[in-house]
Amino acid sequence: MSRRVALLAFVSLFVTAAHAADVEVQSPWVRGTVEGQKASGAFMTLTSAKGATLVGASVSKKIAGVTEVHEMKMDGDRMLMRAIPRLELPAGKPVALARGGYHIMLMDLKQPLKPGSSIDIELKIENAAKKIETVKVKAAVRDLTDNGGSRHEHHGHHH
Ligand SMILES: [Cu+2]
Repeated sequence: MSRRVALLAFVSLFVTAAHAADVEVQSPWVRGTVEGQKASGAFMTLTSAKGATLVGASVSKKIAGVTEVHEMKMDGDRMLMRAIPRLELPAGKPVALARGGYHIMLMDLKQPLKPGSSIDIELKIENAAKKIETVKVKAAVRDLTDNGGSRHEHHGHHH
């Protein structure tokens, strides 16, 4: 009996380690804001090797009072946005959080998000073993008001 318990403990440790870095995050970025703007969105592509679920996201309360995972979709000719508690990440299939679709919504912003800076986002991921993991993401703030507009464009610095 005790041998069996020890074996199970070993197996579950191994599973936890195997899932530790299960979700890969690609090109995370945040839409920059101007003074007085209270909300913005964060975007990225998530790929889980073994299948996982995004169950939440957070940023420092000094940046945004509320952070939620949102879904955006057309309802007739209206664009609707709502908070979703879970976003499935099927094994091996990249899931894009992109403009007009899924996004991480930052609300009650405490200050403008300036292009050239970055913010830290923590993703709560439920892995295939049903364990919640935190995945830390550094998202660059990008100015997206420059598509044909007259605003000054900020060029990224390469290090
Ligand atoms: Cu939203």
